[in-house]
Amino acid sequence: MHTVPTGLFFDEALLPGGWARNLRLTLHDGRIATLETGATPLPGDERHGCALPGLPNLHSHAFQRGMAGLAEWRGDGADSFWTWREIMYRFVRAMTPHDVQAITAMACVEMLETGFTRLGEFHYLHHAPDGQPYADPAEMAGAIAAAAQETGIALTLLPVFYAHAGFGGTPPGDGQKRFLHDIDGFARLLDASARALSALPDAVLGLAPHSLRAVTPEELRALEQLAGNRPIHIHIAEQMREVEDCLAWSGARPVEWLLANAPVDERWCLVHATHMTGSETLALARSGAVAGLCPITEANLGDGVFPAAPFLDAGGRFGIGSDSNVLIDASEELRLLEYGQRLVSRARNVMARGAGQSSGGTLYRGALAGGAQALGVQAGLAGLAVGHGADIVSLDTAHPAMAARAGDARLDALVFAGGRDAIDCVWRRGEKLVTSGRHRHRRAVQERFVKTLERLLA
Ligand code: NGQ
Ligand code: ZN
Repeated sequence: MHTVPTGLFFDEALLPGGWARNLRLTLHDGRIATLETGATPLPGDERHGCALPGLPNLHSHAFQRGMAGLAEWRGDGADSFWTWREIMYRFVRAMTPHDVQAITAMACVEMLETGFTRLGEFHYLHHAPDGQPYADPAEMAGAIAAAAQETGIALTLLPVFYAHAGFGGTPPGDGQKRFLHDIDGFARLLDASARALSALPDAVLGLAPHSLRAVTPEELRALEQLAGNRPIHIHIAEQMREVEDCLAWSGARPVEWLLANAPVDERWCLVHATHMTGSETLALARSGAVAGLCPITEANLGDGVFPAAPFLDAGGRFGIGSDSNVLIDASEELRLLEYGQRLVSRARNVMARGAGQSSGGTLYRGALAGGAQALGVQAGLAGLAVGHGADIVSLDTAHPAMAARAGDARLDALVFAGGRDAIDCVWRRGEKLVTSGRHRHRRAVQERFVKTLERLLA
């Protein structure tokens, strides 16, 4: 008879209270049922080297994975975030719910393979190509939920409210017609989205005003009411033109305006928040909201560099997101976050908060806590502990970058020296989805993705 392994055994593990040796876990219903440190492996246990809690990916537009690398050709004038956005709008023009599922599933496979175990999907491609709503308003949300279900990643779905092209309620453009709602229509989308998530065991529903460009102050107030205790995400202060337009419209900068006009607290995630004055940075840190940093995309789009040092000094919370998914790699997001700071400040170990702290350790723990908060994972349920989801990443301790390392030196090795190659297995709710760095459904998901793109880009 085939005996199911009764336990998972790790030589080392990162627990909420610090590093532990000889960790033995048993699982029940996707959760950690028992946890023993200093344990002895039992016959039948599955044995691995080093366990980390999986990271949350707090900001993604998964469909954009399909255009990764297609906007790297120089155009007629000066290329910018805004010219990239035109290319992106063209790319989504014909995309069907099937296409969205195929591309999202590919992105989810890649996320899991690099150590992301929960996806925060900032979802705004709602309607049919002609701009008409589908019969089921959550048709596209359902495609995203289906991709999460088939790949096994945890999902926090953030349906996006989008109504205007710019500050002051200017009418939306043709390229935005698949994104639009009024508040009543959006409330129906939220209800339908909750139904679309009902088959996923630990899904969370939040909501997202797209940006201060896309909502009026009245709409923002209505959305905050609709949110209740759910996560609220918003793009903010990513580009200087956005800051200038906000100043021209209101006399205030975007983060300044939001903090003065909305009850920003722990429910909120301000995505990018790149361009802030010193006082905005302090006020955001004190609000308890999470700064959603997307270093690879912010570099790709020429956004700028987040003022991390003063933000962290003031107790600010951050998480990381793969945003445009031009490259999907959790450890590379952390690396580029630190390297951006080093490049502008001409210093080393900028994110680490004090003497004797590891940069990799600071980045990993910070992104874990901030990401969990932003994605509505019940307070305290992030990390490896009894009762928590068994969402685990194991490192390949035989990787050269891991040689003779232990504790936080392993996180430095992962972030700075080994990267995704140093990831071995990934479990979600105790199910092993990734082995030797490959998702169990990669081949099928990739074949469907390639066919989808061959058609979309023909
Ligand atoms: C988005 N992406 O919604 O996909 C945006 C571009 C916009 C980023 N901001 C569109 N990185 O902000 O208007
Ligand atoms: Zn975004």
